[in-house]
Amino acid sequence: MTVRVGIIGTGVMGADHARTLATCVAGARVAAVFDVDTERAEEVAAGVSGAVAHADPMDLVGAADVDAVLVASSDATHEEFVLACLDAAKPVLCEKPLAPTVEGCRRILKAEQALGRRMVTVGFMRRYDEWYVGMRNLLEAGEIGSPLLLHCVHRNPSGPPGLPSQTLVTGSAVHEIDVARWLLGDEIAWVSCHRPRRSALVPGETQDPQFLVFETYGGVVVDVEVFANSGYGYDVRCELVGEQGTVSIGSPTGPITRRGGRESRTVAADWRERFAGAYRAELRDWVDHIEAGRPPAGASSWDGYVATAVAEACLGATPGGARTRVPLDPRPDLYG
Ligand code: ISE
Repeated sequence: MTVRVGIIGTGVMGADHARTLATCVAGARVAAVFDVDTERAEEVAAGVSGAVAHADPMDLVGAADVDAVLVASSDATHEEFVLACLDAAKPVLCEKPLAPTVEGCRRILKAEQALGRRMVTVGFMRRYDEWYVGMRNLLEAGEIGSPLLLHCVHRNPSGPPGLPSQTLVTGSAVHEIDVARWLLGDEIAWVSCHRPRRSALVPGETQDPQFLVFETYGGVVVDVEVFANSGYGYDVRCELVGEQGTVSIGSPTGPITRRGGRESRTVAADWRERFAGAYRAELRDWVDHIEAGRPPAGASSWDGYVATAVAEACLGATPGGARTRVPLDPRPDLYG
């Protein structure tokens, strides 16, 4: 069986997913695309054999030749499209965040539960990155003892002018939130947020960088730096400190150049380069599960809801103030 995928949103990420599905994922075919920018949708469709550009996203969701949908449109539109896919009972892979508000995530959870089976996967691709998987395996094997601290750095080379300050949390730090829960197998109970001096080089009013601290129920403390305008490259790193050792993930090492008394190496330009392998593995897994008629294996809509709940608690916390409790609904049986 070939899984015929419809892609909603053909910006940077949607176009990248279209290429990956068309060239690296056996058993999948990009059948349809939609974008608010019709030219951009047509360009992507023209680059993928057999794909057509739809003028209406709801037609794409309902199309008889679309078996599953990948949502990579702007964050605020995710909820509407995921709900439409659930209504049509089609599996959906939604880029993170599942929805930028807790209320939006709750509506998705409710619709999925009404269907009675898991249909939604959230694109937390780091769960498929071989280094993050290796770190989790080492921890689970007891190699570094019980975890105590997790230090995370998330830097982008530059953000768009006018980037809302909250997007650094709901769009970027949300990855660290998911990684912390998934790695540690523990829930984040408390958050606090800190606002360092705003970089004078950042255009507009964006609060950049930001620094967040989480505490899990098990007592692990997680610190997160998000810096959207680091100015030098895409740099995602973390170090897990255990009772008997540490595991670190650095930026992948490219070739090292030594010249004129200096040593240098390149830093990834963006997340597509750094996490290319993870995106491939994520899409293959998603398609394999659909083909086999099994529930999806990646992050669930419950994981998406929790990530947004933690992000929302960070946004509600007083900068530099006391820690804030993360309120979580009881977990429904479907996500047991
Ligand atoms: C960006 O918005 C993303 O979607 C990527 O997944 C993330 O790695 C990146 O840092 C974000 O800024």
